Amino acid sequence: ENTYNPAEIESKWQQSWTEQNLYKTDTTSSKPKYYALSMFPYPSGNLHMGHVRNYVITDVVARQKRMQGHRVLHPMGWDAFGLPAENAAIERGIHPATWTYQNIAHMRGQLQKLGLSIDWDRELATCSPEYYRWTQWIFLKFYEGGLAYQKDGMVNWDPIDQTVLANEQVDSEGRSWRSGAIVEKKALKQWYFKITEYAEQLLNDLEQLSGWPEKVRTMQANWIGKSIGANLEFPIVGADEKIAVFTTRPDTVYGVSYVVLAPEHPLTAQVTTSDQKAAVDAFVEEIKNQSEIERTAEDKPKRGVPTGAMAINPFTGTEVPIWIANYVLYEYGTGAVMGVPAHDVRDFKFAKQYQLPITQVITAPSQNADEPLTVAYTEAGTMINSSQFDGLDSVTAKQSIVEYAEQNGYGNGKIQYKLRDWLISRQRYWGVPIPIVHCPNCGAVPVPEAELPVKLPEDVEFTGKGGNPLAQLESWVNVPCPTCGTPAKRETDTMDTFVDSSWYFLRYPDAGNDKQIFDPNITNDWMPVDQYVGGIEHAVLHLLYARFFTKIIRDFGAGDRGKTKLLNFDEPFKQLLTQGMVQGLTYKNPKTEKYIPIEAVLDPANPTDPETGDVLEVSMIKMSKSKYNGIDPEDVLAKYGADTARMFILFKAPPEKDLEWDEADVEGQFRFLNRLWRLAIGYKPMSANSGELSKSEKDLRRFVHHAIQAITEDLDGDYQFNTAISELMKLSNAITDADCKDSPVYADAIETLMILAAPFAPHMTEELWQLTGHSGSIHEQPWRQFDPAALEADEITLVIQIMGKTRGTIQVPATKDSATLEAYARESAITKKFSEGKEIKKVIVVPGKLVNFIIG
Ligand code: ANZ
Ligand code: ZN
Repeated sequence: ENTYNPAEIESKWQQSWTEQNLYKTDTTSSKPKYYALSMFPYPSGNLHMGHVRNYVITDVVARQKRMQGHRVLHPMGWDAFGLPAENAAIERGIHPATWTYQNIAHMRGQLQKLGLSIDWDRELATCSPEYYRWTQWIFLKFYEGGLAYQKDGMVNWDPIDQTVLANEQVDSEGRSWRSGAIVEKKALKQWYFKITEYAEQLLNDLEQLSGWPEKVRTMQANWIGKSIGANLEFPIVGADEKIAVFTTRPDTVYGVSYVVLAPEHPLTAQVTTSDQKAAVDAFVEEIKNQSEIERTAEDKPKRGVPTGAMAINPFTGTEVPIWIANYVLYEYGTGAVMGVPAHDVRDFKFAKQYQLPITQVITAPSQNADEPLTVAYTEAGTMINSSQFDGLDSVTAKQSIVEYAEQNGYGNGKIQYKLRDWLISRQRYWGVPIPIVHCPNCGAVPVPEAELPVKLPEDVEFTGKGGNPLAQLESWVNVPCPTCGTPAKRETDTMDTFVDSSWYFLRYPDAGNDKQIFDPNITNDWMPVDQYVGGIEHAVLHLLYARFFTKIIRDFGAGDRGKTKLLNFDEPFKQLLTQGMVQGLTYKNPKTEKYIPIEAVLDPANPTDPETGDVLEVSMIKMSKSKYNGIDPEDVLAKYGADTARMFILFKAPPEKDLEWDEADVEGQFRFLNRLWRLAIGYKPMSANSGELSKSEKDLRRFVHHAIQAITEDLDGDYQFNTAISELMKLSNAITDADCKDSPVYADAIETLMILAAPFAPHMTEELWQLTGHSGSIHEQPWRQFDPAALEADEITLVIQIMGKTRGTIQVPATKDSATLEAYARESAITKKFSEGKEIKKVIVVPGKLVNFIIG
């Protein structure tokens, strides 16, 4: 007998599909395009469940779009530069390239076992010279356009990974995104990309992204952090310099009782009086190692010392003391603030602590003017103690005060962003070399385009000591200057790997091009990506950088007339789905804080630590090696097959929600697929006959078309794969229960079930399609269309109520006409029985549902 054997059929079809080139991208037809993209993986060595979920989601979308008549681009590649490869080299003596390509080969094999409809001819790896040549080319274009530059500054230093990091790569607790180390500050000259030049566009264009989760758009807007305000200048008593402060509240300028410089501000040393020098120096030293969070969070102590110097409020002519304080950051605004204790929370705390005056200049409508403030009043209100601005509302006054400042030379209106330029230098080997040569005569000289790629040298020693191995390789570092020929030195920093991933989606449409980064006609045809699927952890990082790159590449050579613009769109990703995490059952000993592997827990109903006997804490947490709660995809594939794994992952939770791994539910999907198998294997294809359909045929047909409608909507709308699979289950039940097993309607129902299930369980449906005598791949079948007429029922079940109480139901011909329904109901035995001897006084009809008789 023919039983469902996933192991056999899955590998057979994977091989056959490859041989048939079934998933090769259609580049010739005039069908509408659809670009389905997963965030490409880092080749760490093994696929984890998070990958599986990500790629299966994208695959279902790609498969269904193909069946719906699109030409689909569904590629895959590798985000292949990065530190783990270099660490492997240090620890195990394997060259980073060897380690990386071995991992890629292994993981490619694992991906293929999932039955993904990927066009592998377009595979790319960011570490290959054919790819990074164009990453370097982009860098040169940035440099040419003034968008890549070098700058001295205080940078984030990761002491574990021994490299600098971009601001986006330090989390809100001050830890590295990669190593988790607490990041330190270091003064270094580094390369930056001028993302700040695109701040306004990156913010405004978020409005175009209605297909993105609101949460991600908000996170990006907050990261860009636009503030509208003014720079105001406070002259220093007895000096020529002025202190420029950035404020979002110019309306509070009459309430300034002190000015604060960031401890790192160059004016700090200059204005400090000799009396205060010792205190100021000590404070500066102490603040150096405080994190940004520690310094600025509202609940953390605000501390400072006076410099002994005074500044003049230009609006009032009053002298106010100049302080330095931990809560003022050097990197934001002008690195100095005006202290207005009455209207700012941090300033209020600071003033209370150091007995600085608190002058209220804005009142609430309800406030009793005699009562002193007990907390800062931060809302808008009416201006007081503000000279000619008194009586104005503070929102209007804000504008008037900026104008007044501009007229009198006290300052200017200013828009300030939180976004900083992107630090892209990394002091590591396994990355794209920055194509610059430093010449003693010419300075930083770009490597000529014709000489790209600047290849990574291969004969490098990885000792883990002494910093970047590239910098130690004399034979690579020493080159003649491309401009003047003088002995010069290569730049030894490599680029942040987020640079590599900022443009890979532009390369897939024309992945093999060795003349150009891509042919603009081809890339513009496929872009933007119609559906992007990936992890929420990139909400700011990758997704912001990719948007930035898209805009810059669009603007390359904007002035060159006659040149085809490389890109003709503003945003790379039309729709974004951020899939939830895959969580596993986790055991933790609350006393020792140790995680215990599932295998070690003897009695799952009553889990205890096998070593200490302590009762364990049980929870569902994101799968990870360190928590011993992971499920290896390979194990699941070996036991149940890819189709079951796919079905489970899609069924268990909506795609954007976290998913709790549950073996029993995996079993459930396996049983469902077996049911589907048995149902389909026995049927015989029949062509439709034109005769009148019987009642049971009509009922089954209605079920089929309801399923087509529901599943199509689930896939076209918000990707409710879980409800789509429920519909498949309902349809298979209806088919099982149908009384018309030798009818063409029955055959059509089974075929429809197979087609609707094909994107979810591609192998088994393909096998069934062939076994039941069809030719061609099921994956090339058109998606089913639903017939609205088929949804109409012939009969409905009408509820009969007497005085609002349900007394029974009757079957009646389907109609929406109230009078007809009332007539059927009056005639029924139920009504007659319950209204006997009474008069019907009123009738309420809910068409399609019920008739209620009021009697008396
Ligand atoms: C005076 C004032 C009065 C302020 C008031 C607020 C309320 P956002 O929205 O984050 O841009 N500020 C400016 N530069 C700073 C720096 N380098 N470090 C710490 N704080 C700084 O906030 C801008 C406000 O944060 C500015 O407006 C300034 O305080 C402070 F009733 O100026 B305000
Ligand atoms: Zn030179």
